[in-house]
Amino acid sequence: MTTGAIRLHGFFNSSASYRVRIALNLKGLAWGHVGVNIRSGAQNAPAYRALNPQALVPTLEVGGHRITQSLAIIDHLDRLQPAPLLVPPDGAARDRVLEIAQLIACDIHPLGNLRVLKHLTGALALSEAQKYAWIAHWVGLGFDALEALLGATDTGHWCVGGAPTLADCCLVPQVANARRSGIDIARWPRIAQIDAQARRHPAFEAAEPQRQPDFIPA
Ligand SMILES: N[C@@H](CCC(=O)N[C@@H](CS)C(=O)NCC(=O)O)C(=O)O
Repeated sequence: MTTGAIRLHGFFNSSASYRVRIALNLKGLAWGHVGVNIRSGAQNAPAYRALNPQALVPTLEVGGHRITQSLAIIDHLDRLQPAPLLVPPDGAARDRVLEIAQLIACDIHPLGNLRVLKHLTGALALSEAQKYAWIAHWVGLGFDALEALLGATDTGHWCVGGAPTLADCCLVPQVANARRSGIDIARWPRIAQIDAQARRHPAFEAAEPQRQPDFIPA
């Protein structure tokens, strides 16, 4: 396991970066923020591509080690600092946590990513209204399924069990994204309740986009 200074290359409004900020804060790890302004295209600069060939944020540096992909980063953090463990070691809880995290990170989030949306309104010439209809469609399908899954696992406070896990690290940023796109979260009462509860936790609060040093007011 690599140790050393932790630097998170991210963007205040990036939900994948937001997941990692929550995880770092839950573990009480000290970390430094390196802003990559994905709105102005800084992710495509050769120096950043050398760190992350996908030209996406986040990228984590720990000592001399570099990791991309928020779920891989959080898995690394679980081994670097096991308390609190964000993916349970075994059993049904582990299955549920990974199921929820991947539902969000693999099936909802990529369809609303900046480069996908830019392709819709650029090369495919969709209007802004069509873009927002696209986002609402995919978030709606994903959140309908998530709401049903949560019915089997939630305690009213967290996605799975009595403490925050990787699932909550993924849920809160995805809800923030949905709100930014004008989607009414009240349609999904369990998601709304877990999100509201989680955002009161100091680790989640400190990870909020508007509290990051690279925050740009709308
Ligand atoms: N699966 C990746 C997704 C990373 C990702 O899509 N990041 C977005 C911000 S949330 C990004 O960098 N977008 C830049 C772009 O679309 O050009 C992860 O979980 O880290």
